[in-house]
Amino acid sequence: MGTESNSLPDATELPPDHRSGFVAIFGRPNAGKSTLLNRILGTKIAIVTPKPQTTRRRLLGVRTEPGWQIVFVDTPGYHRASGLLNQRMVSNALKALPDADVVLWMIDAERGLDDLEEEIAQRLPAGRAVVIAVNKVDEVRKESLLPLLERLAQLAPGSELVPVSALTGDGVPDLLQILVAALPEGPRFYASDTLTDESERGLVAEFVREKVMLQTSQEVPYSVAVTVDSFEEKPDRNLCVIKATIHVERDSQKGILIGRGGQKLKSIGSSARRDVERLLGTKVFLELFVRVQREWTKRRGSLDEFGV
Ligand SMILES: Nc1nc2c(ncn2[C@@H]2O[C@H](COP(=O)(O)OP(=O)(O)O)[C@@H](O)[C@H]2O)c(=O)[nH]1
Ligand SMILES: [Mg+2]
Repeated sequence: MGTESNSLPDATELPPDHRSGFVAIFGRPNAGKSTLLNRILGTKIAIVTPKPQTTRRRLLGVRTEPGWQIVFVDTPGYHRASGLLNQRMVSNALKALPDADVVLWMIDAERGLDDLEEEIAQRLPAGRAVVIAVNKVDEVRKESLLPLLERLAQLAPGSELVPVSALTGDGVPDLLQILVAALPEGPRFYASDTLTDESERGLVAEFVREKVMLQTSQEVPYSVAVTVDSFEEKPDRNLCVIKATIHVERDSQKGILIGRGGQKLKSIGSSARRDVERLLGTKVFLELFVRVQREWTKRRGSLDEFGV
């Protein structure tokens, strides 16, 4: 979104000490990585739900200021994965680390630390700048923050610690300053109006999946993939007509998603449509279909097809 990702950065003159680079946002599921990305970009590109394992693949988000450009890479949560889908997600997250100039490790301060954080600390690439954002400080008392910060300083010596709230924006300007200071000098990677490398179609598919995750429970949120089948802009009518399919694993899940009298699908559709209208800045006609693709989470070919 924004300018095509392959377009050249603008030719405007940059200050000689212009800084730029890649920041991988890494950490356990539900730490608030995607919320932080949206907060920093000032617009929603990454989907967020209270359920773990919402983000499935890497997503770039670009913030450009006169003196710097940061290319953020939002990643799926690091966890001990069982099952092919979850293993893919963790592997997608780990792939962001080698190319990152800075690893931004997000901690859920409300939840605290356990041995998963110890494992994550082991995974941090040696010699790389690490900034630890201790998130959700809006939910914790100051007294409980101090021992957490001390423990993190032991786990990742030499890293910078920044308490933030991705939800309220507290501490985020400080965090940005610290990230910029950790980046090398260099030109922009993307045009100044680039927001993400994800296509509009890709974002729409994710927005629909977010609403499915929010409006279903148990195993259903984890059995869903969404594809956009057609995307027709009608500029003369300031309208975009979109058809998308929600893929599930079993007939019973299809029934749940459609709901009595089609009510569930209608509710998912209207909630997704509002987000898509905000994203595209046009009116949107969104038609949703539900299709069973048996055991898709267990097949490599289906995971490839759905871009996981
Ligand atoms: N209270 C509070 N909740 C947050 C904060 N950041 C994220 N959350 C919530 O934590 C949940 C997971 O957020 P998400 O961004 O999807 O986490 P991710 O899995 O790390 O990408 C959502 O319900 C968010 O609203 C924060 O700073 N404070
Ligand atoms: Mg996420």
